[in-house]
Parts: sequence; C-alpha cells; structure tokens
Amino acid sequence: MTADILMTNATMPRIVEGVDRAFRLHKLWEAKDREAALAEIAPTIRGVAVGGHTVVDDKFLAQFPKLEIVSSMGVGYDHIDARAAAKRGVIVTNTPGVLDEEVADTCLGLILCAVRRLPQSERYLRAGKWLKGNFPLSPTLRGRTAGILGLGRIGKAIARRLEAFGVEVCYHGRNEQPGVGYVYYPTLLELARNVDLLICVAPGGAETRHLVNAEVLEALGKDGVLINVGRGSVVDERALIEALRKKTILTAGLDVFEDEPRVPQELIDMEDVVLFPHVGSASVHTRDAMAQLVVDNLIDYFSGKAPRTPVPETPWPRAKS
Ligand code: NAP
Ligand code: 8YV
Repeated sequence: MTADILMTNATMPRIVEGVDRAFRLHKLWEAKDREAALAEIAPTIRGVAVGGHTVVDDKFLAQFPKLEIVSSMGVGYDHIDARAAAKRGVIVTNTPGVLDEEVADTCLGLILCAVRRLPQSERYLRAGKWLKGNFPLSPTLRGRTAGILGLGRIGKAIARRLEAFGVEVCYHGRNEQPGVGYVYYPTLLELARNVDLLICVAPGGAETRHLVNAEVLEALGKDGVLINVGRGSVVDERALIEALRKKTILTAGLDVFEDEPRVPQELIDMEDVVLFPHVGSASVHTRDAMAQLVVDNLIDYFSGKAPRTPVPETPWPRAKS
C-alpha cells in the first residue's frame, strides 16, 4: 500500500501516526514554504486527511489531479463541498456512529445545566454567596416536552436519554421516520409551538442555515429553552441574542456557534445562558475512535476494500456517471 497522503495541519496524533505508518505522509505544517511544498507534492497526492475545520472546496480539490479520497474527522462535513468532490470522482468519508453516545451525554449535561442553572449555582458557591443565603430556585425539566430538530443517529441517542428522564419527545426533519414512536411535526414552526425544550442536532450547510430564526424562537415561547449541539449555522445567532434579551425565550444552552471559536460578547455577558466550547464529542475515548476511523477509511480504501463510511453524496461503489 504505497499512496501519497496529504495532511495540511497537525490534527490528532493518532491520525498522524496511523497515516504515517501505513502511507507516505506529507506533513504540510512542517514545510518552511507551504506554497512551494504544495506545488511540488500536489501531482502525487491520492488521499487527504483533514480535521473538522479545514475547508475543502472545489478550489482545494482542483490542486490534486490524482486525488481519490478525502478522509475527514467528525460526522458533520459542512466544511467539505461533497458535491464538488462527487463531480471529480473523489470519495469523501466522515466519522459517523462512533460519537453518538458521547454527544448525547454532553447534550443531556447541557440541558440540565441550562434548565437547572447548575453552572450558575456552582459559581454562586465559589463566590462565597451560599454563606449569605440559598441559591434561588431554578426552572425544571419536569413536565417539559422536548422537540428534536434532526432525529438522526445522535438525535435518537438524545431521545433515548430523555425518555429515561421521563421527558416526552417529538421531532422534525425533512421526513417522517417509519417505526419511530415519537410525534412527528412536518414543519419546524409546528414543532416549536408544541414544545418548551427545542434541541437542535441537525447538520450545517446551506440547506439548514438559520432554520431556527426569530419566528421559531417566538413560537418556542417565554418558558422555552433552546439547546444547540448540531451546528452554529442552523441557529440565527443575532435573532437568538435578541430573543434572549427580550425574554422571548427563557434561556439557551449552546455547544456550537456561527463563527467558532469566536462567541458573541452579548452571549458571554448573559449570566443565564450556558456556553460550551464545542465539546460534544471531546473525550479522549471518543476522539480516539473518530481518529482511528479517519485512518481506517484510508487503509481500507487503498487496500482495495470499500471505504468504511463514505458520505451519501459520494456513495460506494461509485455511482456510474
Ligand atoms: P444524521 O444521523 O445524518 O442525522 C441528521 C438528522 O438531521 C436526520 O435525522 C435528518 O433527517 C435531519 N436533517 C438533515 N437535513 C435537514 C433539514 N434540511 N431540515 C431538517 N432536518 C434535517 O447525523 P448525526 O450523526 O446524528 O449528526 C448530526 C449533526 O450533529 C452533525 O451533522 C454535526 O453537525 C452535529 N454534531 C455535533 C457535535 C458536537 O460536538 N456538538 C458532534 C457530532 C455531530 P431528514 O433526512 O429526515 O431531514
Ligand atoms: C468535532 C463534530 O468537534 O463530529 C462532528 O461533527 O462537530 C465534532 O465531533 C469535530 O468535527 C472533530 O473534527
């Protein structure tokens, strides 16, 4: 198995070491002159391994005439133009499945933090305020109905946890899912009108951009809580800030943002909002599993087997043109 693989940035050591062991790895971050190094190696590159933030657009793909596969870390691949890759006959792989339970765990933690105001209560204790009186009573998860926007692999893992917590679940996606026992709403607006906990776990990209807008937040209502563990772009952040300011909704718990790692100061200044720095899958265990899948996709593909997890836009076996 001798193929030239490019990595533009030093991502997880497990990826760098795994790819280095199996292939001829070109570490672009070590080059003194990136442009010159890229020009020299580009004609030989057959595979690229990227993290979740490297933009792979048609211009990027066009640099590599022999490129066959882009192996990306993360299940979301809105940083990759997968349709452009398909047109060029390039397979794109992501890392679905291995992070579902971790992200769902994080999501339940975020829900409890946002609803029960747990980070605020911790800050209260550390500030010595308990000595002067009890922390104020919080809102509750009891009696809430949760609406999941994007009942996919992670959405279902969140739903299972919510059921165990005694919280009723319903959902919206483009399609009603057969065999799913939760109430389906054909529009997001209807879902928002019927729940007081809206959990966003839909993918990013042009199709979902700003799905959660001012109208949806208004429909969620004064006691409503918005949780976003999907992609920042799915929520109109300006509309959310306005809704929080005007108390159109109760509060929000966010793990993802429109312009990461930059988070609007208005959100940072809001004591009631809970903000996580995109840590949904960020445990050593789960990031290792994701990194290994990045390596395994390349190894399987270049061993003549099917890549393990191609994205739907670049199916395997390749669609006939
Ligand atoms: P998945 O299994 O593909 O599920 C995605 C769900 O979104 C599907 O149920 C799909 O249903 C729905 N959906 C897609 N496009 C939609 C649209 N235009 N309108 C409404 N619903 C739409 O993906 P997954 O593995 O659960 O991952 C979901 C997302 O979570 C990822 O894409 C990523 O952005 C995010 N994520 C975040 C973290 C984190 O650290 N916070 C970690 C992992 C993943 P239909 O096809 O019926 O519409
Ligand atoms: C990671 C994620 O932050 O898998 C995803 O879609 O958002 C996260 O698990 C990241 O993409 C890893 O590169």
